[in-house]
Amino acid sequence: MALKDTLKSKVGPMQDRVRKLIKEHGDKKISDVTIQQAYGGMRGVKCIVTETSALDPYEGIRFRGYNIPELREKLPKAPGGEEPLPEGIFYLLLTGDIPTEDDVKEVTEEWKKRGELPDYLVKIMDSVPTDTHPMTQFAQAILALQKDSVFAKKYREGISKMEYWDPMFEDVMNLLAKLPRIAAYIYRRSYKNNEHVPADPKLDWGGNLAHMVGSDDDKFKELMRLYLVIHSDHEGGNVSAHTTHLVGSALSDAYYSLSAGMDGLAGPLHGLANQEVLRWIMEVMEDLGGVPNKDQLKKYLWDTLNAGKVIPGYGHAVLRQTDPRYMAQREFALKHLPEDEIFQVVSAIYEVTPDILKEHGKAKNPWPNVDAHSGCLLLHYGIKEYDFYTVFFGVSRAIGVLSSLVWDRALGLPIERPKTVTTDWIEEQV
Ligand code: CMX
Repeated sequence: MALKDTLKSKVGPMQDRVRKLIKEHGDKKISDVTIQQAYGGMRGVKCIVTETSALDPYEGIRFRGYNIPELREKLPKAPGGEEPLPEGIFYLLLTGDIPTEDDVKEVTEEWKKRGELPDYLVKIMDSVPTDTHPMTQFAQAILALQKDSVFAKKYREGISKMEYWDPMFEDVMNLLAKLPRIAAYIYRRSYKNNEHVPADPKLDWGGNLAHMVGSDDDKFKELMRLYLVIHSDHEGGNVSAHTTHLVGSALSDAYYSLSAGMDGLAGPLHGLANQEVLRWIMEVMEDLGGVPNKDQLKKYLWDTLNAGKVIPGYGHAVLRQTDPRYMAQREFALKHLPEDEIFQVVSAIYEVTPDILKEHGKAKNPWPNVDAHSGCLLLHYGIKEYDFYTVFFGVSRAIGVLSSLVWDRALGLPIERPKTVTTDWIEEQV
């Protein structure tokens, strides 16, 4: 595979670069830790290296140095399409290079070859109660595939540490290839009478996900491609990325690591916020008998805050501006569904919420994050089941965290084991 050859050519020089840095500057301090940070979720402590993307509080995410508008311009598109193909962001995150059309085609074809779900997996998925949360089903399905891990097999056979990245790459390719089919299978089984839509061999990875959940609207396919690109990576400290990396550091394979990462994404303060946003909007509309005006919305926001709840889709642990992933989705909505009622509500919420959160005075970032927008787009194209939204996020996030996992093994990163302390110890220090 050309992709694997390209990756291989980058591994050696990168290993040398890191070895030299550690040898020559290993003692240089890049972070201090305060007591506040030790109790406060380690905000801002620089202590993990992630190559695939970097997050600036004001500018937002850059994937291997490229921001979202640049990706939308530079990454290859589907025939007749305007949005970047997720296969392209995978290529970029893994190698650092913007792929050509042929590079992307190779990934698409490779994922088609590896995408079939084994019978044993289908049986396991069929045995789960259909009212199990889709994220639970998703994480279970990923874990169930672990028995086919190439990395676990090679490790048992005694492969050299220098070679770890190779079987990890194979696991990552095999797993990514299957995720859209797993996701669509869960969706159709849970919500569409277990009637499934086979993959279309002519379609790309993202287009096929839209097709297999049951839509052949070209605009929905375009949305899916954009969605799968922009949710793919958000540097390494967020819960899904950090968990995948942490579990992988024990040399657990890609299946164990991603399954754990997806358990973290399923939390309401992380990826589940996208379903919570839509649920909250629907509650607002039901309680107020339709599209709310701004005064009604303000009152509802205050009621939510005064009840001790968070405004879902607002705030961020790192960002201090409107999330560019929110803006990319807003642009898509302005172009393709400007009259959509729920989009109008999402826009009205955007107009009033930041000022209210500022006045409320707690959230450090009063601006919307990615999850404030995604649900209204999915709903517009007929995905009414909010509980499923985080699975789309999961399919996308897998691209970034699994690319990082390949690099973790390529760089020979050790088992993660930070030091913990007790409150007694901290009191002794002060
Ligand atoms: N609504 C109300 N209160 C909020 C808030 C919001 N949207 N965002 C933060 N706050 C509160 C926090 O709960 C915290 O309150 P306490 O002091 O009582 O504990 C206070 O403001 C300070 O929090 P912060 O430092 O600004 O935010 P954190 O880094 O601790 O948490 C996040 C970040 C995203 C978990 C938080 O903003 C939040 O809960 N937002 C709503 C849920 C959400 O949209 N999550 C999705 C994030 C994107 C993703 O991962 O997918």
